[in-house]
Amino acid sequence: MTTIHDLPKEDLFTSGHTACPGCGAAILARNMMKVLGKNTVIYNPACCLLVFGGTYPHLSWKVPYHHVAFENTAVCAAGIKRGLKSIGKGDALVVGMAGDGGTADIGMQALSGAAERNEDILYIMYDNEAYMNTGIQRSGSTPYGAWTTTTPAGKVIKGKELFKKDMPQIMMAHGVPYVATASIAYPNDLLTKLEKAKKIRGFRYLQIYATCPTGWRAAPEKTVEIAKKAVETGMWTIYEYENGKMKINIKPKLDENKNLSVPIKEYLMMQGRFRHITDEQISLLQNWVNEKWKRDLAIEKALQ
Ligand SMILES: Cc1ncc(C[n+]2csc(CCOP(=O)(O)OP(=O)(O)O)c2C)c(N)n1
Ligand SMILES: [Mg+2]
Repeated sequence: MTTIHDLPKEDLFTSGHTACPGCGAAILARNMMKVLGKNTVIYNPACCLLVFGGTYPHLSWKVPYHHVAFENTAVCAAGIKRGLKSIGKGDALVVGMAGDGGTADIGMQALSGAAERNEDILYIMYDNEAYMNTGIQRSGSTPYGAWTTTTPAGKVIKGKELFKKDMPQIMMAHGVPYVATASIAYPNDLLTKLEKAKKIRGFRYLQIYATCPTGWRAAPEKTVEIAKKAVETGMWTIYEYENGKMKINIKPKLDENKNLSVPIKEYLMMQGRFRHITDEQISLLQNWVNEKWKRDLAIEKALQ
């Protein structure tokens, strides 16, 4: 297992970028590059990471870095990989790294196609649960009840009225070699998965929970605490799917019936994006989370 203490000192995603304090995506990019190493090519669509890490003439990436269009991440990464192979540089790791909007919504078609063709790339979705770069609009990955600028909280509408899209399950349904979820709050699990994904051939999909203090109206110094609470309450499940088998890697505290035991309210109350939420909405969301947890357990059991 790779731990945060084993990482090289040299940064391949350097300081000097312009991410907000407490940005989960910046924490991820920095640590991720220490595992992926120099023989890596990054493709990045429009997203916060592009703006804070790669706006000309400044660049935090110390590896080749490409940007084309918002909806093309997986297909651009696949094209780069095929091109490199054809000039004898097929050993390079090609990574497509996009936000949740660029993955669960607008990049979905290219992503599904690349997964179905089993393109030899690593796709990383950092999940900050909204379109943050353009001013906090809801995405398919925004959770139920969350305030965003397009799901306002007022008398009639009280935040997002639909539930979070289950992208990792959609990717599992493609039958690709590797799908995993992780979180910036559990670096050893995250780094081990990155190391594993780096070595596997074929299509690999990682979805990483990345706190966004600005968009979630939360304190920057609580970034890791919030991310931990997401796992403890079952709002975010950490698992991996490899060669047709699924395993939940970090289990939250459960009661004797294997039900979740930490109420989601503890997670919601840490963030201003849920400030308006009613008791009725909380219980609706709690039921959804309980059901999702049961489903995740059942899938793990079925795919042992
Ligand atoms: C085709 C297209 N539509 C819309 C945009 C505007 N746009 C740029 S970044 C962005 C939001 C990205 O959200 P997400 O992928 O979740 O990344 P985040 O900003 O949250 O890191 C949008 C809507 C664009 N660049 N191209
Ligand atoms: Mg986003």
